[in-house]
Amino acid sequence: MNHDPASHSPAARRALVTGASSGIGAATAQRLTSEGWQVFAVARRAERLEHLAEHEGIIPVVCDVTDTEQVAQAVQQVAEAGGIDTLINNAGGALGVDPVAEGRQEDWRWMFEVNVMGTLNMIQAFLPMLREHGEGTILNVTSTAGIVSYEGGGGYNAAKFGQHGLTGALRLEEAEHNVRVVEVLPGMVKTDEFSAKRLRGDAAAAEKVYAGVDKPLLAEDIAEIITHAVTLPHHVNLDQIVVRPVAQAAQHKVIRRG
Ligand code: 8X3
Repeated sequence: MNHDPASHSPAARRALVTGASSGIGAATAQRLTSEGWQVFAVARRAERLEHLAEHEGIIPVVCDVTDTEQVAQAVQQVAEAGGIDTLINNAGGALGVDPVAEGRQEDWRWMFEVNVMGTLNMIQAFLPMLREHGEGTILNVTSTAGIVSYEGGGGYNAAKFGQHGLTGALRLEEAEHNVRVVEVLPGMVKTDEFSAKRLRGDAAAAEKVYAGVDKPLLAEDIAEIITHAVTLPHHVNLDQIVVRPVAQAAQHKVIRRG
């Protein structure tokens, strides 16, 4: 059986990456373009996308994924610029480390909005384009927090379990439209923003998250995995990719030295 390789050549591939202004999203946008992809880089703040726009092959799209009107405008912009075959939902985040008993309702709402509703908005908006393409791909960046709960993780766990749940349903539903659905579930990844945001700008506390950890994962590690998953021949569906640094053998077991 010979699968047509032409449709998988990077030159023919076009992706949209959300949360692209920093961290995993920015690294993924750069990695894909370095391999010849055309990338639409989506983020809320235009100024945060400027440095990416300098890269050949990256088209900035200013859009808040939690705002359905802005998402509809993004679809139009992307369609006019040639459309996509791959949607990478990376926008998300954590806010707070409070136990469930004391979790702030506004934090939980924000986490649901950005992780679950933002992903839903993008999927609903871009699915017609992906189905029409004939070999569409959706890749959702969830988290190991979406499959294992931990103390202080309640709100983030709830949101990521939600995003993980919708990803599984989507894979079952879209197979008949030949849209593959990939889930990448990173553990501890040291980025500029994830822990700083979660810990409300407390840089010292954010640094402590990674203290003594020999080589936490970096955004580039996840970008490499994402690029591999979406570049594989389209009939190959990596359903779930759970990835942690060696030093984080489990959510509760982190090896720290020094
Ligand atoms: C981030 C992974 O371990 O901080 O999505 O929950 S963790």
